[in-house]
Amino acid sequence: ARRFSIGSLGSSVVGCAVFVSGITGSSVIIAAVWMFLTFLLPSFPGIPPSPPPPPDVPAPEQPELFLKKLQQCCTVFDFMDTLSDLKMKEYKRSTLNELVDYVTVSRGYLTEQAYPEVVKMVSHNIFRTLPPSDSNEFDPEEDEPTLEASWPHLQLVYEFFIRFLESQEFQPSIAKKYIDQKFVLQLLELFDSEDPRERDYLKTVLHRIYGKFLGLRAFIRKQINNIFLRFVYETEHFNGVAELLEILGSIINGFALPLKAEHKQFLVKVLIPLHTVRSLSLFHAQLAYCIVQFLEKDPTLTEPVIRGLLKFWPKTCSQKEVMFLGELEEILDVIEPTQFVKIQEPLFKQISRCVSSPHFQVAERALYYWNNEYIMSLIEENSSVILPIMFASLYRISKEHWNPAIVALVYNVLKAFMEMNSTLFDELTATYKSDRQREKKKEKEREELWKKLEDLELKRGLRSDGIIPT
Ligand SMILES: *[C@@H]1O[C@H](CO)[C@@H](O)[C@H](O)[C@H]1NC(C)=O
Ligand SMILES: CC(=O)N[C@H]1CO[C@H](CO)[C@@H](O)[C@@H]1O
Repeated sequence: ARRFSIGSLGSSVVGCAVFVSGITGSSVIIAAVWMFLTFLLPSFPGIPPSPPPPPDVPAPEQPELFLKKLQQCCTVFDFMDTLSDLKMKEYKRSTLNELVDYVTVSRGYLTEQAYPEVVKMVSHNIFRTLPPSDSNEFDPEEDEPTLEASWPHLQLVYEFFIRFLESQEFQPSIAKKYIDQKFVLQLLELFDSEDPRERDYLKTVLHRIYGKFLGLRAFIRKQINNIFLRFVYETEHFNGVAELLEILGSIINGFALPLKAEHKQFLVKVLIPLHTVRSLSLFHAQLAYCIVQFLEKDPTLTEPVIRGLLKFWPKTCSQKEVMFLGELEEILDVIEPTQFVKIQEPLFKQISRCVSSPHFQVAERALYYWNNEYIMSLIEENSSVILPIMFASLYRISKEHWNPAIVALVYNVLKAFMEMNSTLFDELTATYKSDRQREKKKEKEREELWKKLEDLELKRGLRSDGIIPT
């Protein structure tokens, strides 16, 4: 089973940190490049050229320079036109790199005036109408995503913003004036970006904001809630579901006990219905992780969750059925015996249907449960309930299934059952056989009855073409 954690959220940032520090190098080189660019390259349209700084700018002036560079980077370039403004694009790229360095290494830049400028620069660059998809009906499972053309700048802006949020000097009490509900709403809309690189950065950004701004937490949860409901019941289209679930996974981890009604409702009314979506495979691992997080927090939620899964159990899609079985096994891995007893009957009726599935991958996935020691121990404790539910399917499969691999697995399961309680096993075998015999007898009687009827009709002069003579 895949596991997600806050740690995994940070991995992309580490990767990019290597990339950025590779570009920058020592401060002497930066100063040289800076001078070269300011002297030789034209400045952005509408912005007066900034004065060339001496190689060693005295400390008091640096915050001012920082603000100027932030303002310069508010200019957004058209990357769809690959030939326009080449020099200025390059200039902005290197300026963004410097900004990343400023917030990473230097101290004393985050003056109070810097906060609105940072948020303004980030907003100007990242908030935009997402480009239309290249493919008419974008199918994330089949089509290549449309990659963001302005990524060379966008990536650095995200990189800068994350470093800003993570900076030791960063003060949420000042920033909350600018990073507010409106900002978060726009940020959440960007999760629909088709570019997985952007969604990866957004995940880290939102996670940091959730961590630092206590006043925004309830709002963020509510908005994610809304996005999911719209996704399930209206559009079935939103590219960032997996990323949002990943953030939620770590949020659920931090919920205080007892869980609030709001959280339980989110589980039952939003996360469970997410299983019905056609594109489940794109975010199922993250979804299952969230569900298991909830159950580890509060085991009493096990029954409603399993009943929910049984209610939405896929009827026609075997690929989805295999996913459900995988998730159910993850849940059973953490289930408490007291909870198990409550749902064992409906649960094993479903498992029995899966084992009998003509689709061998479904049958095989269900039969793998018997390799799980913990599940085996649960079955054993309540074998008098579970064996009778499972027995008929297993016995029939052992005689009739077309796939020899499945038959072999079923033999193992039957053997395990026999070892659990041989008295019960013999009883069930006897019952099964007498049931079958009774069925066979009935079948025979039915056949005989038909035969008698035919004879009777022939005697009454039924013509061979079936028409009754008048
Ligand atoms: C085995 O099954 C029989 C019949 O259901 C039951 O009476 C008996 O207690 C079971 N034995 C064990 C060891 O569970
Ligand atoms: C019917 C039955 O056997 N119920 C048992 C199931 O297992 C629990 C312990 O996990 C027992 O307490 C029940 O008696």
